[in-house]
Amino acid sequence: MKITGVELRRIAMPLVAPFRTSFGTETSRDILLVRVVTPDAEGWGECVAMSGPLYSSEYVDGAAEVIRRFLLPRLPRTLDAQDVGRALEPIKGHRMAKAAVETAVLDAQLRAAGQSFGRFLGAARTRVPCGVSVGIMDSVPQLLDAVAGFIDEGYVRIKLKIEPGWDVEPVRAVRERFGDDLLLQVDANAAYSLTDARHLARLDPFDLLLIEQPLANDDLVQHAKLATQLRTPVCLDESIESAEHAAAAIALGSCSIINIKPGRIGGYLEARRIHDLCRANGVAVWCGGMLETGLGRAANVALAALPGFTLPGDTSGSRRYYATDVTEPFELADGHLEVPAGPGLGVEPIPAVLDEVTTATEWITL
Ligand code: OSB
Ligand code: MG
Repeated sequence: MKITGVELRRIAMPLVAPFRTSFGTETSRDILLVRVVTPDAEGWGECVAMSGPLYSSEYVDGAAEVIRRFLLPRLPRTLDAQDVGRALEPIKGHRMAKAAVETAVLDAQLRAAGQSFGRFLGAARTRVPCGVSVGIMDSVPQLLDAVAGFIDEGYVRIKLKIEPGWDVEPVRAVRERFGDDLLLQVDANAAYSLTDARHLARLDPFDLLLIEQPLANDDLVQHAKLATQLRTPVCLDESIESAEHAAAAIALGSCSIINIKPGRIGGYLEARRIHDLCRANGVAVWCGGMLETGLGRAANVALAALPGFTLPGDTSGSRRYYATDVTEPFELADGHLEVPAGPGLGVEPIPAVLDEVTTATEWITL
């Protein structure tokens, strides 16, 4: 079965509320979807690159350009996701773009074979516990209201976005209001430097599960130094772009936990490699998110069901971000999401919804 063509589709998805992190505020997602077409099956890949290069160097227009200009000309025509990474290896970086292409190929391949993402990746459970990422707010009372709402919805773990000036006080307030049993963690998105170590140690008394990416993306050595100065476990997100980076971080002692985001590291096959490496080294992993629609979320939920994913992920329900998802909405039940069991991603875009949010399409014959 040969790939006959690829559609690049851009969709505009307004967020239910602004999402603020230390690197910026998002009010809407401009998302690139990749659809791989064969005579028997088609597959979808959601590119997680954001509008601007603020989380990492990738951004959505750049991803579209690298896909059409450099990745698709090298894409093997045979429907085997294992070959995609190797074929695209000469192109440096652009992992979010590569992940979207490889995921679309894998989805088409699995739909043709009648196998789910979960089964293919090695899922060990049929549902996964869900955490939620809570953005920086204008005030502590506003934050407490937001957290209370998420706890009411059943989320089993709360992650607070932090930055200098919004760290110890909001964490203290959430701990005091919701108690010691709440699973609580923070994410700095690289907003601090090693000179802030003593300040960050003021988070130690709050028994956080972890502090995610306190220092800059390329600071593995400084993260190792910081880790010796904090009781809170250090988790890396932005710093880990490959299994090699994960191995280096583990060897250096830069972190004891890794947030695995398939887009950031080039796809679900690399995600599984990092999972296996971490599991062999006693490093806990959890599944991060990038405000995905149901298409990206479906694959993330399947990944989060692997046995090494021992902490709740940022696998929230569709309505955390979108009033109307492009697929059937993912809805929490008892704080969990069901791993889709159907072929491939196990979810389909709803044609009418997809058309309504589409801002551009481009067909590339291979
Ligand atoms: O650092 O984990 C992050 C969203 C966009 C970019 C980076 C991050 C995030 C989140 C939200 O924290 C994760 C999600 O709920 O999808
Ligand atoms: Mg993060």
